[in-house]
Formats: sequence, structure tokens, C-alpha cells
Amino acid sequence: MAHRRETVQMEQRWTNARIATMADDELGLIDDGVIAAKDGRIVYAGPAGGAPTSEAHIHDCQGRLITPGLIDCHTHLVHGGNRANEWAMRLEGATYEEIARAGGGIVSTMRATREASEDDLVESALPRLDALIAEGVTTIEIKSGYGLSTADELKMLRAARALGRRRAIRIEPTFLGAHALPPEYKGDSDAYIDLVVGEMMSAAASLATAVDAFCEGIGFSPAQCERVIEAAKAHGLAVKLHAEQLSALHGSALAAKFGALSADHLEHATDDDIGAMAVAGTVAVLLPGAYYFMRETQLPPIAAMRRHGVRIALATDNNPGTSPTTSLLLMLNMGATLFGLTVVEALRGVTVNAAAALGLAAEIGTLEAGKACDLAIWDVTDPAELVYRIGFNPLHQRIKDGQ
Ligand code: DI6
Ligand code: FE
Repeated sequence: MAHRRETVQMEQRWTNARIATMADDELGLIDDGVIAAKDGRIVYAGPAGGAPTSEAHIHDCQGRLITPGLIDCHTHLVHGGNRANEWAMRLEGATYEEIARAGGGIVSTMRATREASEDDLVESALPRLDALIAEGVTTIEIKSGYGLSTADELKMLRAARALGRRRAIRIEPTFLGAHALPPEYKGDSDAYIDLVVGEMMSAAASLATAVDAFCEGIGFSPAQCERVIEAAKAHGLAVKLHAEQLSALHGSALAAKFGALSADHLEHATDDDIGAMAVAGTVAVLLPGAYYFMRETQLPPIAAMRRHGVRIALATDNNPGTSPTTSLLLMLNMGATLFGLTVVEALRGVTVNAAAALGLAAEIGTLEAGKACDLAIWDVTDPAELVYRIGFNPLHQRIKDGQ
């Protein structure tokens, strides 16, 4: 008969810290703060005065700032190849649309992704993942969407999950079969959506926690995206949508109508779209890296988001075509400089609101008893420093599940 040994882990306690709990509507700053954790869960986060005093392994933070581990809630981190050559062509005057029509763009990444094995995809994604981990990221969403056949979409989702076995990081895989029309469909996008909502979704449902689609003139129509959303719901999967990046098709209002976790990009969203998102509690995920890299000029309607009380998240959108960045810290700065977010909005955007965008608000994103002990400990004392610097990483230590 097997004996079960109870391994009792000693409590871990981080003391002498400035903690940004994110537990109120601001940063939830506590100057002389303590975080205690047991078995990977926070058991106390608050003022030193009220902290447990039992025996514990003590980590003296020497006044450093602790935030929740950062959350990158929108990435295409798994993909074959890169598109540096296309970028060089764009610098010589070619447009994104011209390159796409000439067989480049998303389809060139599709080819490279189809040619790659699952292992190749894991190995090529690891350096990008490590760059995010080095900045204190403890949770990352990763989309499929460059396979565009059932076998290749599944290969991408398996690679995304495999990354979570290679590193101490939580991975949330999203099925984005409706990202682009593969050339073998010769323009018949309805036939491709039949495949996405049928065979592909059924197979992807056990590997992904959410479903996304690219609602755009160069992607799929709102009617097609609605079919994708309905199929996702039928499989019990959460929904997200790329919406209003290049044009106003009101995909964000559509997403809200179906109770989507998030609508992402949103540069062209209208006041009514934002109002619908507020009613549904759909998070606005802003992607300043894509805005910057594409030299867009239409700003997302931040004032409307504030007025309607829509929660704002920030993410890298890491992808080879429009946002080849692996720095969530840089997105904090760009969210502030390009979109006019405040320090509080930017930092909540990569913690508590990013957790909500992934449907994980009960699990991560704030420093509160009961949540996973995912921490980023910074060599700064003022939270504004995390948003202010450009291309500087002050991470002191990253803790995932208390370790
Ligand atoms: N929006 C984007 O910015 C990327 N996908 C999407 O839906 C572009 C992807 C690419 O060009 O490879
Ligand atoms: Fe994206």
C-alpha cells in the first residue's frame, strides 16, 4: 500500500517591501508591506503591523517595490520564422497591404509555421518567452492562428502548452483559427469558416481556453466572427476578438453582445462600441506596440473608455508582422506616451485588468490572500519608474507560485 507523505511547506514571507496590491481602484500601495505565502498561495498581503509572526522563511526586500507578477494577455508568441525582410521592404516604401497581396504578410508566417515541427516552434518561442520572463511576466496568453489547417493549428496550441512545461509560467492558449484565409481556400472565406467552426474548433477545444478571431476588412466579417463566437460558446470556451484595429466594423460591440472577456486593439471603436463593452464588462486590451510599429495615427478612444468605466489592459501583441516586441515594460511606457494612460492605468493594465481579460481575476493579478503567489520584485521604490523608463529593466526577482 502506498503511503502518502504530507509535505508541509514552510511559510514564505517577504518583508520590508513597498507593495502595490492593485486591490483597490488605484495601485493599493502599502509602504511598509508584507506578503506571506504557503503552498504557492498568498495567505497575507498588507501592512507589516498585521502580518503573521509564526515561523517562516523570511526574505528582506530592503524597501523594494513588489507588484503582482506581470500578465501579457495578448500574444502570438508561437510562430515560425520572422518578417524582418518585409519590414526592410516597408522601410523602402512598400505598404503592409501590398506585401500581403504579394504573398507576404500573415501568409508567409503561415508557411514558416506549417514547415516547423512542434519542437521547432517551442525552441524558437523560448527566447521570446525568456525575454518576457526576465521582465517579471508570470502569465502569458498565446494564440494559434498561423497554422490555418486543423493539424497546424493543433500543433501551435500544443507548442504553446509545451512552453508551460519548459518554464515556470502560466500559459493561456487561445484558438485563433479565424486569423487569416489560407491560400488553398482561394478566396472562399465562408468555406474556411465552416472548417474553423466545425472540425478545427472541436479538435482545438481541449487545448485552448478561449477563442479569438480577426474581425477586419483584411480578416473576417462580423457575420463570420459571430459564427466563430457561437461555436466557441457551444464548446464552453471563452471569447475574445481582434476588433477595430484598422477600420470600424463594430466587432467590439459584437464581442460585448456575447459577453466576451476582451476586445483588443480598438483604435477605431466608437462611443457606442465602448458603451456596449462597459455594460458587458468586456475588457479593452490596448496594443501600443502594433500602433507604434504600424505607424498608426488613429488613437484608441481612451476618454470614452474612462467615461464608460471600461477596464483597460495593455499587452505586447508579440507577432512577427505588426508588433515584434517582447517587452511588456516598453508597452507600459508606450501606453503612457502614445495613448496617454496614467501610471495607475498602465500598471493596472498589465496586472489586475490583464487578469480579467483572461478570465483569471479570481486567481491572479492582485496581491490578496487566496491568490497565486506570483510576484515581481523591483529595484525601484516609485511605481512610476516602471512606466517612465524606456528600454530599462529593473526586475530584482520574479516569484511564480511562491517560488
Ligand atoms: N492583428 C495584428 O496586428 C496581427 N494579427 C492580427 O490579427 C498581424 C499578424 C501578422 O501580420 O502576422
Ligand atoms: Fe494580435
